[in-house]
Amino acid sequence: MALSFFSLVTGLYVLHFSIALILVNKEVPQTRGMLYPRESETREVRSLDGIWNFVRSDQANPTQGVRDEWYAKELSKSRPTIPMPVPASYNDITTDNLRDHVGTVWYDRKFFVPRSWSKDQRIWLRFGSVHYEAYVWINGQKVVKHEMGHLPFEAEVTDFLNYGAENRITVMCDNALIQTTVPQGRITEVPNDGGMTIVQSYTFDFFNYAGIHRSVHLYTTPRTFIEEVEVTTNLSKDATVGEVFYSVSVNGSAANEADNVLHIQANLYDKEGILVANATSDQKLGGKLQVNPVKPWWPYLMHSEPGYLYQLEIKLLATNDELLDVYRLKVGIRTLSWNSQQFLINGKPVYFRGFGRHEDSDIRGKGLDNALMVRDFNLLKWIGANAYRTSHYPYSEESMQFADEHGIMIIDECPSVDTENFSQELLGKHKSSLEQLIHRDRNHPSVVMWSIANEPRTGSVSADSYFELVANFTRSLDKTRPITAAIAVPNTQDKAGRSLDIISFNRYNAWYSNAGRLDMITQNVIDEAIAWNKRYNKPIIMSEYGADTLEGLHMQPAYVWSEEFQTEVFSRHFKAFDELRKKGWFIGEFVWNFADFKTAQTYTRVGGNKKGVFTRARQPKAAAHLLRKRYFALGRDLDQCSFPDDLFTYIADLIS
Ligand code: GCB
Repeated sequence: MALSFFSLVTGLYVLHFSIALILVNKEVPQTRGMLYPRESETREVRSLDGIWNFVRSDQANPTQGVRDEWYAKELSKSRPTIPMPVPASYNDITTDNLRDHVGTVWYDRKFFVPRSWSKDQRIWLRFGSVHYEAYVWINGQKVVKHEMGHLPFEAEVTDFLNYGAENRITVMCDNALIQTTVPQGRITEVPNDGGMTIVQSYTFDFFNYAGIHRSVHLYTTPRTFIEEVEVTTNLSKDATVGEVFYSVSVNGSAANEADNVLHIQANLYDKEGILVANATSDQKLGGKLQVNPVKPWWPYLMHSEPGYLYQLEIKLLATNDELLDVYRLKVGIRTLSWNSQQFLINGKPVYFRGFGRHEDSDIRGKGLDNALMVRDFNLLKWIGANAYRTSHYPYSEESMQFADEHGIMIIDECPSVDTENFSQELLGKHKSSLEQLIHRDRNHPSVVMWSIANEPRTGSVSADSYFELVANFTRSLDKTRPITAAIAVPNTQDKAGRSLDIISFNRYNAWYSNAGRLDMITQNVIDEAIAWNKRYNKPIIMSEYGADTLEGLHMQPAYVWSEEFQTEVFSRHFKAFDELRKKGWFIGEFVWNFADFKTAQTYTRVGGNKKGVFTRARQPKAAAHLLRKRYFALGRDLDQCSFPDDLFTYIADLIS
């Protein structure tokens, strides 16, 4: 009896094993709208963050709530609820084992909508991210469904709300990962002490945190409103004149009236709020602004004024110049270019010195946390990093804006990690994850590269056409940024590199191979980077290297897991990187990882992955001080930055 019951459950999470050798390029639905919610004279924004009510479904009966229509009334009428913070992962909040729950959970809360909102405007409900799949009801009516963690989605709820009255929002979230989700996982049914249970497994090395991870907003727009703004920029050869190209799409009935010719008034303001350029759009609602003299957007430590942002004000006007809508966004003016040797920003070669990271912290899991975000950026700047990769999924929009402001370059990664079993269905979802990511992040000056996967199994035959299709699709959406993927298969087996612009490779010398052998790092790194470059004739990045390190464990001579060992591992890599830098095509080094983070339970992980340069509480390990000296030394050598006063501790007069 129990067995057939559980078979039904696993059947719901159908397992796909199709090895598709012939993959067809199918259209992916285009994301619309979803400009970051901002207030203006025509828009209001209201946060629905706070404490929501929460129910976990019975693991063996994940669809019960839908069948029994839990969304039709308050959740507490169907099941006892517990308080749950939003935004946050739900996993580490309770004292029982909610952590390892597989399947659906439910949230609801009430909120008030003012009477004033009923007048001649539209109301939108927007989620920054829910992992992994979300179903949303307003006052018992279904308004939106979205699949894919770490990416925003929204729905117009104008006709679902009670104005001048209380409303209820209900969310069902499903964390199950199968072979056709991004990322992939497996659901199996296995015997346990009580009979049978379902188990979620995955190969990727971070905890599958779930829930309402980022903020929930209600916002208003006028009936006819600015739905999309796309911005690209250019610089004159001598970098004195900047150009901002904008294109706007409008949604609403006024856009369809034949005698109403809508137009855009675009105004560009500098940091001091001074108008530096303005223009009226053409009939396609696009145009160009010229800034002379311009202050280009530069990465941190590459210029004395990094992260310079202008404010672009987009005003939507009717034929009679009536103001219909206003939206403002920050714009950084910069160029990117690349060839077989280099990656350049504003015509200057870039050497990346950065990190692979995670959105991860104690208690909150992957929940948006402004305190953590600001602390992390302070540490990035303290250590002299100029870049990070959003390993292994899109990070919060708030952090993307922060990176723009602080001049931190981002390799923006979609949620495809350890990609395998390349099926047609997976291809569609993978492309959709990139479409959503690029749609969300295309206007950020900090985003300098797209990463289309981390450690995909690119040795398999079907990886060849699969990644060609994924890379071409990405290029069709954005030609202004290069494409990479962090590859771990040996270069002789790889079939994806030919489709990329820049090759990134992950390798753990002296850790997963030749554990403890510090004398087997430098030459291996040099040889492997050369081999990648020889094979593809493209710029090369080492996108991951490192060693698990238990804070406070000291052993001399260095021994695995000790702080001495991590320091030595880094130093041996630095030697290799300096050799490689001389070759001209080696363009960056990224430590794995910025901070310790939680993983699934396994005997290789003591409380999680400990390869952080910082602890999970964001305090430096010994290697952080070494890395800081290197990153600033590189900054001074390559970009003429100055050293912070406290970089070197006074030792003696004899040493300078
Ligand atoms: C990798 C993965 C990363 C892991 C890391 C490790 O290659 O890309 O997700 O956390 O190795 O520490 O094993």
